[in-house]
Amino acid sequence: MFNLILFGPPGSGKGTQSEKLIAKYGLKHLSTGDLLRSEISGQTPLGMAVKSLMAEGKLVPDEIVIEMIDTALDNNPQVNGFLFDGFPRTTSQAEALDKLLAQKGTSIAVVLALQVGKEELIKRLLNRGRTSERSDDVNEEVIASRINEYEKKTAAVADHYKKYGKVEYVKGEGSIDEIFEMLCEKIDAKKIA
Ligand code: B4P
Repeated sequence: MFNLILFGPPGSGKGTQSEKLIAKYGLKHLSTGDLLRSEISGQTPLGMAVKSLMAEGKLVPDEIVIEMIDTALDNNPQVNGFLFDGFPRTTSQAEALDKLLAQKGTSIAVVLALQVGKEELIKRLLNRGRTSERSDDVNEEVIASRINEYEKKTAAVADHYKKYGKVEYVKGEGSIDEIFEMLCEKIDAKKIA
């Protein structure tokens, strides 16, 4: 199994690049953002519990997302590997993921960290807010709160995986295809190593 984490701040291109990477490498895409949004649109009790937190740009409690990932791993026993998008977002989530994967006899091969400046992040998210239905993209205050959550709680996830030499940085500014090429180079290097 080849498991990778696509890491980066909100708006860094994780969702965008994930689509291309799963098509090329045949990985199972697990996006906690997508899973949570589908709970909200299905009006499930879980969706109702997280709706206002997400609209405010706050992270959802660790237990909820860890449980979702645990279920998704169990539901996909026969895959080539997983691409984790938007997860883990805290050190506790990272530790839980490492344990869940170890129980299945596998681990994270690489963490690809997209680097994008704050101004560009805000521009992209506001831009998407004009055309998407996402309530967390519509105003600058909520976007600032998401970036703040990233800096306070999520950036440390890279330090967690740096201890094991698993983090590869990629510049996330430029054309979508150029960034995709750079990500593929990093993956191919890990696959050969
Ligand atoms: P996510 O759905 O993960 O959303 P995101 O971080 O904003 O990034 P996303 O993947 O959507 O955007 P992308 O960068 O591709 O999270 C949403 C919320 O869910 C969180 O705030 C939190 O509340 C909750 N949540 C999710 N996971 C959680 C967890 N594990 N723990 C706790 N809470 C959790 O793209 C952004 C825009 O940029 C797009 O419009 C795209 O077209 C554009 N773009 C991409 N690449 C570009 C490029 N190279 N140039 C120009 N534009 C580009």
